[in-house]
Amino acid sequence: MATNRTFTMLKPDAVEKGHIGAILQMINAAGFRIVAMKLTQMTTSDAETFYAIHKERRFFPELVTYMTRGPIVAAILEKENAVEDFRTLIGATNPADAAEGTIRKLYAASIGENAVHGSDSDDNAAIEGAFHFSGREMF
Ligand code: 3AN
Repeated sequence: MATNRTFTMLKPDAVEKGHIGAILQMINAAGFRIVAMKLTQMTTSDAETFYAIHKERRFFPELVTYMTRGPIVAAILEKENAVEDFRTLIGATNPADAAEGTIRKLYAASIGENAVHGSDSDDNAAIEGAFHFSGREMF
């Protein structure tokens, strides 16, 4: 069953470059409601767990180093068709392939440092949201 929530992280590169405000503005303008949000930093163990699906990939060590090198903004977002609409808003994984006007086209440097995460399914949105937030942090 489709749900109306997705999970996002504004990744360390986006935070380092001062893009939190601009990206949140785009998220709000696209009609998403913020259900939960915090500035936090993933440990190595957190990142290895969060990205366990990629653990056999060549880029996994690089991904873990990148995602743990500084703070991120984690958030749960609500909107009808949230998962799909948010993936449209952020654009392709590789910013070189991302459509004009998408968050990754505007703010991502490379496929490895691509500014923002968006859940790829309703099931993963629920798992990823619960990874970062307790029930009393969701509104
Ligand atoms: P998306 O974030 O668009 O769902 P995934 O789930 O395939 O993409 O990849 C998760 C993360 O792993 C990406 N956001 C990116 O940071 C990193 N990544 C994916 N593919 C590569 C790659 N070929 N080289 C380096 N990093 C990658």
